[in-house]
Amino acid sequence: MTSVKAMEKSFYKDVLTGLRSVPKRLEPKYLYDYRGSELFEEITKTPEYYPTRTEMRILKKELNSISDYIGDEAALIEFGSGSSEKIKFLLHHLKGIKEYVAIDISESFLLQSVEKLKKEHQHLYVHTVCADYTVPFSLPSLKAKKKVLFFPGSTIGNFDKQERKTFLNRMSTLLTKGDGFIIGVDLKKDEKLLHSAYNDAKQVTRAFNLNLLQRMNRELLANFMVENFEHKAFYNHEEGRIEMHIESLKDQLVTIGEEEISFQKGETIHTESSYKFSVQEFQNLAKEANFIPKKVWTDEENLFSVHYLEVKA
Ligand code: AVI
Repeated sequence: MTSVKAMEKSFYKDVLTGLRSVPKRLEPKYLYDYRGSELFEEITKTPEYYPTRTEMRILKKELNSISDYIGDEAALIEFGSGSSEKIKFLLHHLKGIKEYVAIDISESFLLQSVEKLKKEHQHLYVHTVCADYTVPFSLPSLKAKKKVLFFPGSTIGNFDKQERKTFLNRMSTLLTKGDGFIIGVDLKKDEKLLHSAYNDAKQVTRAFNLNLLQRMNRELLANFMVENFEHKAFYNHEEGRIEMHIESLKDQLVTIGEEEISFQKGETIHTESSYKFSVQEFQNLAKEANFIPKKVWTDEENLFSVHYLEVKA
């Protein structure tokens, strides 16, 4: 497990590097401290944020077909927290899953949510791995013969071009012939729908984004005045992605630890990209990473897709 101290140190280093870059940017993984993870769960319940509930609807509707692809004796390996309705639903309904591995960057969130799962599924072998899956890591040794990775929620969309390539390649090296990968991928669609999904009326997404400033205040002794910044999210058509930024509302100086960072009015920190794909675009990416696209399930409105990929020899 990565120690908290080591994480803080790299957080500090990455923050300084990111805020000294032009344009300023921070890696989206830093949005997910405990509070950030809580706020993300809240986002998924807003009426505007369609991905979570649409993916859930697909999983429910296609349960039998998914079950056929997973088979009878599989270990399900999930990237992200173990708290989502999706994993609870699959573990409850798919009797072929004998073992479950939860991998998450937020240790406290991971342990808490997995504790609950363990109580509800006493027959299941449960493993937890606190890891940043954007860097190499290894899986615990498993009893089950078949491995199926589960990466829901279109988190793949939060990686840039190179990162997603590296990630998919890394996933294929964790698997052996016949193993599978179930991955949720958000689809390209009407831009108004996309815009409101990242600008919800209750401003939960705003709170999620601005929590990053509060996190830096809490953990890095920074002095961001949150009221001097604003959430900004828009669809970048050319790049095919939602961009989330934190905009400075005035010229200002912020202290982070020993360092000072200056912001001009209107300058932004790019905190997250959320790429959207067509089914074909995603399947092409999968093929380049040694996967065979076996099946894709979508909803009636074509908002979201769930793919079953099989690793090649
Ligand atoms: C986790 N990830 C797929 C979310 C997304 O839609 O890109 C994170 C998020 N950011 C703002 N709202 C949701």
